[in-house]
Amino acid sequence: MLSRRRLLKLGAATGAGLLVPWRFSVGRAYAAIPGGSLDPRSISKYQMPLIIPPAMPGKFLKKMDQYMIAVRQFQQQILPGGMPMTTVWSYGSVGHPGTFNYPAFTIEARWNRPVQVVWRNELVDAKGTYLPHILPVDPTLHWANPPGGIAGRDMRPMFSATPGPYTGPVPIVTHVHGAHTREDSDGYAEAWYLPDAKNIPAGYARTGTYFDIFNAKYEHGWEPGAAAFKYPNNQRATTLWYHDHSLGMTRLNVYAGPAGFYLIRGGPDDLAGGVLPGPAPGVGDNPFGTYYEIPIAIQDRSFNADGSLFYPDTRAFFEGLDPTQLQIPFIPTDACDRPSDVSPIWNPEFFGNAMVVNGRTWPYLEVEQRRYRFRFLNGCNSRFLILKMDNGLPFYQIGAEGGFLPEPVMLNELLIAPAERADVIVDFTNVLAGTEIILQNFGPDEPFGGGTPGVDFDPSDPDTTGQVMQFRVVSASGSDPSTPPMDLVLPAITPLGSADNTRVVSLNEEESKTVFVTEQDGNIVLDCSSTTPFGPTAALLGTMNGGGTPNPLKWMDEITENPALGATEVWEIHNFTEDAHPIHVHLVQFEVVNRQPFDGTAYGPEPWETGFKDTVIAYPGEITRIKARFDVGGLYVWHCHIVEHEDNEMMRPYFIGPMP
Ligand SMILES: [Cu+2]
Repeated sequence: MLSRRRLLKLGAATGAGLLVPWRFSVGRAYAAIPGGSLDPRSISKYQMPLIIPPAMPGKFLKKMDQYMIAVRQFQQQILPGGMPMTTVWSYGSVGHPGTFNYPAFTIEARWNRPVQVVWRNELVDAKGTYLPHILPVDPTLHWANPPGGIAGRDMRPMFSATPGPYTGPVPIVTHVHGAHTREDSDGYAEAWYLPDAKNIPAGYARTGTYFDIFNAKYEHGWEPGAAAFKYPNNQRATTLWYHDHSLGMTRLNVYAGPAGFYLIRGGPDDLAGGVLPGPAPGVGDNPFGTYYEIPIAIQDRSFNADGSLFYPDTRAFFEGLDPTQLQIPFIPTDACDRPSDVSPIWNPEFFGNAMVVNGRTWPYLEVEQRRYRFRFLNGCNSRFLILKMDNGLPFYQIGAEGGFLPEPVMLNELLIAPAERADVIVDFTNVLAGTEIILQNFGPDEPFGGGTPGVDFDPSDPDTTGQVMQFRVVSASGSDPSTPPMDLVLPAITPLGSADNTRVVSLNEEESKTVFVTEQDGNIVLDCSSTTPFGPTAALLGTMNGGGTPNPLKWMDEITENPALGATEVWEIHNFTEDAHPIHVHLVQFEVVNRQPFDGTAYGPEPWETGFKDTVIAYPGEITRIKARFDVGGLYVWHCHIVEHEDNEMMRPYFIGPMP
């Protein structure tokens, strides 16, 4: 396999000789992270205050909360003032134009109190004609594929020549990540729908396969361009988030902006003793007000000089080549008398070169000399974060994806994979007023495989992606009633108990079966006589054969994971790839049982993984064991949350209960 990251790894391995911890290496030159036409070093840092998304307005009825939420396109000042605005998409409350913001306003839910959301796809212009995607959609993946019509939707289409990006109307379906809800409200990847635009081309499918199936099965009467989903919130108080989940284009729909926090409070699994820093902003509150509980969504993005978002429009970007250097005829080729199975636009991973926090590049937050509760979300497409305060201030982690940990954990750094959340308290009480603290990132600017920054991998560029945001400490405006974090009494965890079944699954990478290449003067060229396959072409989930070999499977292969309704299962995730993958199982919050190297002994979960989680890092060459109870029947998915992987086959349906 020849790919840029493999070449880089080879170079590092042969060139390094001695492994020197990063902090002692002097004058280390960081290569610029490739991106758009805007140099990230030209973006002034810490110019703009952090936006703190207020709560989403809704109708708060006696027994439920109702929301009408649309996805729209608009412009936002993501780069510092004086630089151009950026066209983005995000959610907002229909009828409250001021609530459309990237990231979206926070849905504040109460335990056991249902929330109903009508999710509207309003990616149309003022005349009601559809808006094309603002990013390059690769139409050769197994994707929603509206142009395929009813017969060809949710399929991998065939092409007779290499196609350009898809520019038609955009499918949307929203998933509340971590929500315990029925199948028809889960945002199944084939339950997408186009906007109700007046110019949808004839023959296009307007809805995905499962939009129609769920609409009929549950007699929803969903109208074109919208779907009503219901969330019972009968799960532990926690930090969820919502984002798009359309088949084969989630990476682009999320990168374009639509994402927001969804918090559940109250119930038996909320704080058991003590006072947490608060409040968080409510409906109608000022996004720059004084709050002591703050959600912080960290994302990497690249920009063009005109302020637009940059996302690669050719596979050559990933290889570090000019498109003219990647001499691989894509679909199809007769150069070697074989069709190509390499998607021309899709990139296996993407790393932005600027850090965006709550919708602004490198913002600052003024904090008082007191305690704060930060709910961190890694909202990046591919990037693993390793966060540290540059003055050594610790994080007290109190929660993860599935609510509170059994006890607070003091940490000097936070490792957060894409889609994971860390609910932490930071105590600025004894930091001198006037201090400026940088929240740093030591995760790599390339795929993560575990290990220590500077030892096992190069940390991110300290001038750009190595910095996230700034805290400016000022004196406290009043006394702090919150409990010192290590004195908090967190709710007890009720373990899931013994498992009814153990299931073995696998993570795999796929190389081309038809395109073979060699490297010539820095170019990757087609070579019919070569035995080096071009790759990776996709990442795959799968099962295991007897004898411990993987059996990779694709999205369309028959369902192999079919837990009984109410069953508790251990899933043993065998990672045969070279990279760590954040694995997300829909519907459930699971326990992390342990991890075990293929040829080693099992070791326990990390201290911050001792509660419940919905996303877990599966390291290369290891078995990661999780345990979950599957208590709602129906069709769900499990997938990698590197969204580039998820979009290209690293997602599988699973079914709970008797299959229809
Ligand atoms: Cu992955």
